[in-house]
Amino acid sequence: MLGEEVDLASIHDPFEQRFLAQLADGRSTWIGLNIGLGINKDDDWGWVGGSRLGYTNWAPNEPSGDGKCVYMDEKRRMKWNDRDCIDDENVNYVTNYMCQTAAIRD
Ligand SMILES: [Ca+2]
Repeated sequence: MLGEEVDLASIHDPFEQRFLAQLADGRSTWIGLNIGLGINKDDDWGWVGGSRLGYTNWAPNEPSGDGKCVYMDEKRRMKWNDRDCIDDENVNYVTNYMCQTAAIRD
């Protein structure tokens, strides 16, 4: 049974980046980084769940300002690309997403 605290995954170092990129198995995948949404209303990039943005892995010329959500881009070696969270004109351009939860111990 999953705990209550489940969020889109956050990435804090190259090891986590590599781990999640491997899990994504070559497909573009949403991660829990956004701007101006939820707790990150101050127009600064931040992770869902509240952790600060330290390590980054933006693709060249990103963030380009064309969205408030971020995915690992399969066309750019899984580096990060900001994009509209919902794109009505191009539905399902990114369908994978990665979540995480804290370890549960008895
Ligand atoms: Ca972008």
